[in-house]
Amino acid sequence: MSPKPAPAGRDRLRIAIQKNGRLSEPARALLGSCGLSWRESPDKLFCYGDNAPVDLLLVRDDDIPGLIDSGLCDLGIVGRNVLVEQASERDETGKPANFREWRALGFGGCRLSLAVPNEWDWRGPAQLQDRRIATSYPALTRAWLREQGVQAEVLVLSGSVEIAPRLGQADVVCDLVSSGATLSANQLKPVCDLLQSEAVLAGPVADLDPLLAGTAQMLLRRIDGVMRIRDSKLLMFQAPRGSVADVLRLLPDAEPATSYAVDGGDLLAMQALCHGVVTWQRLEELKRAGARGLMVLPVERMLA
Ligand code: PRT
Ligand code: ZN
Repeated sequence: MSPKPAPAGRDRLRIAIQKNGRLSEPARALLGSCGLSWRESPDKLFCYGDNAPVDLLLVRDDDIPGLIDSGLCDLGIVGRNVLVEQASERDETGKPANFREWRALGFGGCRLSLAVPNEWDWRGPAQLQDRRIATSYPALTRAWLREQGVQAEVLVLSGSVEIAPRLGQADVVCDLVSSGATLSANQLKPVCDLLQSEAVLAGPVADLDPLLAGTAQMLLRRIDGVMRIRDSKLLMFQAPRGSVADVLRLLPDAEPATSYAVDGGDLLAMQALCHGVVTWQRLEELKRAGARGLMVLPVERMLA
């Protein structure tokens, strides 16, 4: 696809993140782990990258897809729920969205669920025919209703959606759920998930302008490195050749182990990047399978 023109020859990558809210701290922490740092403007709306040409714009999450769409920002960190809702909105009006998900980021997990009053005996979407659904995600909800072949009234609320059935405003709700505590407190139960969501790195559909593409590639490589070693440990050990297969069977969550012979003999020195928790119990099992000199090390950075 042809590159998107850099507005007015801008050569610093601009990333929109949430100013205040659930995703603002983890988004900054992720970019910080990529080695980036900033100076904040006095109004705290703009952060100037002081060790790389990467600036941050601090905004409301709902504005992020539009900022990418217009080219005012190049990338953004936003919930998939917001991105897909705004893409569905554009779909309804026949206007293509010029933004898409580039990477899932593994935090801010939640789901967009349909929830009905506890006393309902849920038998399926057909039960929603001619009912009223309160939601902050009308385009996604309408798209799902169309798929189900059900006609229902979609009532748009910007907050306190879960209370709508108790107030008699709606029959059911379609809202974000993480622990489920808010639904329970409002005597509602989730019956169907419309979308699994988490924070994502969003960017344009088209390629970035060459002035910015190199910096974006550098950032993506670092994000991939950070994601790959998140909750990972490097496991180092030695094992006789004959035990290696048994030992590796106990490491299903490890990336292919590298190994080399010690003194050209039967003993192999091995290392494997493990993505699961390496407990004492696992170490003991590995030892019983033939591994020796087991060492678990934290991984600080990784560049593939
Ligand atoms: O001010 P701004 O517009 O930027 O922020 P906001 O108020 O629109 O968003 P914010 O900060 O509340 O959420 C930002 C993003 O966090 C969302 O778009 C989701 O991608 C993600 N996220 C993850 C959640 C939740 N979990 C979540 N539980 N967003 C909202 N909730 C709310 C939900 O709407 C419901 O009211 O929490 C309540 C349910 O939580 P549980 O734990 O009781 O199920
Ligand atoms: Zn918002």
